[in-house]
Amino acid sequence: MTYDDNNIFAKILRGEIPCKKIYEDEYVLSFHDVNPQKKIHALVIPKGKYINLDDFNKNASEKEIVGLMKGISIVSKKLGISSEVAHGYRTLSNISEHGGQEVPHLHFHIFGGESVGKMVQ
Ligand code: DGP
Repeated sequence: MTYDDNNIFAKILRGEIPCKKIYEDEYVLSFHDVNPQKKIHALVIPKGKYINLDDFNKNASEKEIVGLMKGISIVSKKLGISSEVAHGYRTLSNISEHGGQEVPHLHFHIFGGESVGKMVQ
């Protein structure tokens, strides 16, 4: 599978589609999910063109990998839900068909602001 430059998150990264930005640095962009499933539902995406976590772990640089992992904690702190400052949250990434991935640009969901319930339904 090759990366689709016209996926919605690629368009957000290029500034062609607006987003409610939470945080941005050299490695990541974070914004609120358009269709929130919990009180707080944010997305954290790498700036590089990676389809999913397997693609990312195979092809991204160590700096990009560290940047994305740290980005999740930075965003959770900014949102006031980090375990350092509050009650925590759930992060997950859907990978390909069985994972239920809809947008083919790697993203981590962050759910919080309330108890997020059972892990898998
Ligand atoms: P997934 O199923 O893991 O690929 O989740 C994709 C998520 O992306 C889904 O929760 C809805 C969100 N989403 C889709 N299109 C847009 C958009 O244009 N803007 C924002 N902010 N989120 C979007």
